[in-house]
Amino acid sequence: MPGIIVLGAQWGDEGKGKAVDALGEQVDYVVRYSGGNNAGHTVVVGGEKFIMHLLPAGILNRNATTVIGNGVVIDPQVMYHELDGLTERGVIVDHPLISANAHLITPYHQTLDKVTERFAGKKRIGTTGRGIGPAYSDKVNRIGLRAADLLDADLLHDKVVASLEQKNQTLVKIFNRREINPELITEQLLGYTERIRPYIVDAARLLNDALDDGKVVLFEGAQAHHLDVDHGTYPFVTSSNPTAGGACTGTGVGPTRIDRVIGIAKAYTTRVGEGPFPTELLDADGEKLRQDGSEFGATTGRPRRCGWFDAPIVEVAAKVNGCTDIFLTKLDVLSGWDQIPVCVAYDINGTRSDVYPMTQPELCAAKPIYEYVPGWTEDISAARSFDELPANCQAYVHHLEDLIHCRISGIGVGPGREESIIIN
Ligand code: 2SA
Ligand code: GDP
Ligand code: MG
Repeated sequence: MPGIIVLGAQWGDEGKGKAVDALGEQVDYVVRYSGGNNAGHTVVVGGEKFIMHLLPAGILNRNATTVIGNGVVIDPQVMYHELDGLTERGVIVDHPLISANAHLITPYHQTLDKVTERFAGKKRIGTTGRGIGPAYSDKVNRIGLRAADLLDADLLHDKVVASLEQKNQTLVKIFNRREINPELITEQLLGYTERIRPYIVDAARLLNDALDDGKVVLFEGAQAHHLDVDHGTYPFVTSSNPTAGGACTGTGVGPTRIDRVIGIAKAYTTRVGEGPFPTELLDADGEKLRQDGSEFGATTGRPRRCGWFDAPIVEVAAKVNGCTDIFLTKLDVLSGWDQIPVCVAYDINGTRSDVYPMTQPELCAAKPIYEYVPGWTEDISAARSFDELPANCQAYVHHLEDLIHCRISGIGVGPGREESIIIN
């Protein structure tokens, strides 16, 4: 199984970090392909919690080489803060290899992200404020900075000046902010040059050569299908492609090299930030899910919006990403409910739809149609095989499989590295 993609099948925070870590022993390379330090990928090892934002979660696995692909946007300050933070905790990690073509997030991208959100008022997206959208806008607008530009001071300077030309006008005239000095930004960025220089590589060639050599490459998705700029709940999305195709464009590895696509789905649903969420619970049940599942943003600490499992959203994610299998995480959080509602279809303005709707206005109007599945009371966190799960719990898993038309090959029963059930 040389090329494996792990991606989120809902709105993020499904437990991708844990899945990547758990698969770690079998892999040689772990590569991030989209997003930036908006991600929060949690890994719990021996009771100790690590949250990776920009670094691949696979960095804790000493056998794997980590790579940051061209599809990622890199804030060098954050990368070094994370790396140094791990060293301070006594964790030995290697510096990730960095694609020369990955784009950079600078302080002006962060400023623009924050002011745009503030001025948007009720129309805000609910971004993480990490400068992600503005950095990708510059990339697509062809005025971005690439990692390789850190190796050429003159080129970097010219690019920063060009990039700030229009932005400074916007900042002053529209947002009533001060101009940003291109000299200071260039100097700040060049401060990272010597440290990063040995790690800037042609990541596409490196990964293709590794696959030719029979190495196992794990593509670590960030955010999720429904936050994808093309397939997600636009405009309430992130600015990259967390979907499976993004693993190819975001690393330079062709689709024929991908053997397995694992979708990670929570046994219920959460979302952080604005945007439609048909099964959202705004009552005590939602609060119970939030508390039982510790549903708070791993990057911003924001309370996550919580709701029941929405089968059509996972079904479409499994289809569009060509998922070979699904890991169902946080099943342990559902212990203790008499019955568990599962959204099987929507009522859209009086018409039943069994599938994820085509348009955003339809999704916004969608009211969930629930089926009620009997719950279980047992604590399942010690279970390590499917047979050890209570019968109702097994039935819940099989029911979801039928609804999402995809095999569930793994189940999460706790945050710890070993708290998983693999179904062969
Ligand atoms: P951005 O910052 O431009 O990518 O925000 C755009 C939308 O994408 C959502 N988004 C996320 N959703 C879930 N988890 C994310 N990572 C953190 C976590 C989030 C946090 O692991 O908990 O700590 O708040 C993540 N990153 C981006 C975001 O909420 C917007 O809806
Ligand atoms: P990611 O962004 O997809 O990597 O997910 P996050 O790390 O943002 O959020 C997932 C949270 O759930 C983290 O706190 C994990 O430690 C935790 N977690 C992951 N899998 C499980 C599980 O099966 N059970 C429980 N109880 N917690 C889990
Ligand atoms: Mg997360």
